Amino acid sequence: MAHAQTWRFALEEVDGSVQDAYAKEFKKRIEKKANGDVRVEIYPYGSLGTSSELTELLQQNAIQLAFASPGHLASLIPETGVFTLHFLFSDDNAVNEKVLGSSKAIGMLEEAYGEQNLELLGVIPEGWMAWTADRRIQTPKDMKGLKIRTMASPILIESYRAYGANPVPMPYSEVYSGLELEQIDGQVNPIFAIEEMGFYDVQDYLIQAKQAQFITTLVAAEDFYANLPDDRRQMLGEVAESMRSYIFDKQARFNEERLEAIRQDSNIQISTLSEEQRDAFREMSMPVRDIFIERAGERGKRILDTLEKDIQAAEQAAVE
Ligand code: 6CS
Repeated sequence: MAHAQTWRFALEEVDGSVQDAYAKEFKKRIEKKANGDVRVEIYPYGSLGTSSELTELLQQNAIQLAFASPGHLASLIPETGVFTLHFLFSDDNAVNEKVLGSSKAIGMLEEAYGEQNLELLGVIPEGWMAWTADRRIQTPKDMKGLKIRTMASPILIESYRAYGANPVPMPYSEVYSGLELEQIDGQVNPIFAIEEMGFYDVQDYLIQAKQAQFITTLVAAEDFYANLPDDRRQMLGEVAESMRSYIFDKQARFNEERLEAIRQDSNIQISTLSEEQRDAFREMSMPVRDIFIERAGERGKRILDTLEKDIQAAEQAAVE
């Protein structure tokens, strides 16, 4: 009898996270459909390496599946930096989800991933990025000189330089101690992550500016994907597609519940920027689009233009 195939699936997040919820449900669906012929083994963050190391393992086909967030991946594939640009996506996350599931920009990104031996299987929003800091932030001035930890993508770093902050890239696993030891003054992540990583415990302010979603991508090793029998490749595609609504609902719930948990559990000051306050940041973020185009080239520009158009059209459709 042929041995069951094992698919190793690595996460950039810990147990109890959005990526973990995704992986557990994905495993269930795949194993059921494959009738025992496939086993999905999940490796939560910390068991294999940093996000960038997971991408390297994928390129070597040492693991078959992983999440690769543009906040890290744009160092390798600049085009994915489009997902880290501020004030690009809609304020309505349902609109974003729709665009990420259907835009032609995704096909252009698949090409860029393919050139790095990676197969892009899905682009998934995990919730609004919120700032935590040792000070209240209401205007770009309040960010001046703020040592804010960001993921490693150069385009993301430029986004915070544009506000006058002093962005410091470091691996996810070092953020808590970095804050505790005051090597950094703040950081930026979705609410569920701020809760489960305990960042709220070592920060005084949590600020919601809705400047960007945390977006991740689900990626397969190209060699693995290309060598799958047709029916399994199709099954993988179908399951990835079927996961979209599951994880969209899940992330919304996680982010809501955990904001409440943070409120209950700490004295952190939670605030939301007004539209006028957001406008000041929006304006300062615009030149970063040119930096993105410079780095991501012609294809990057086409991706950005396509997304802008699709977001606008989906927003229009949502109000009609
Ligand atoms: O900030 C980070 O590096 C990480 N944050 C989340 C929510 N997921 C993965 C990413 O590596």
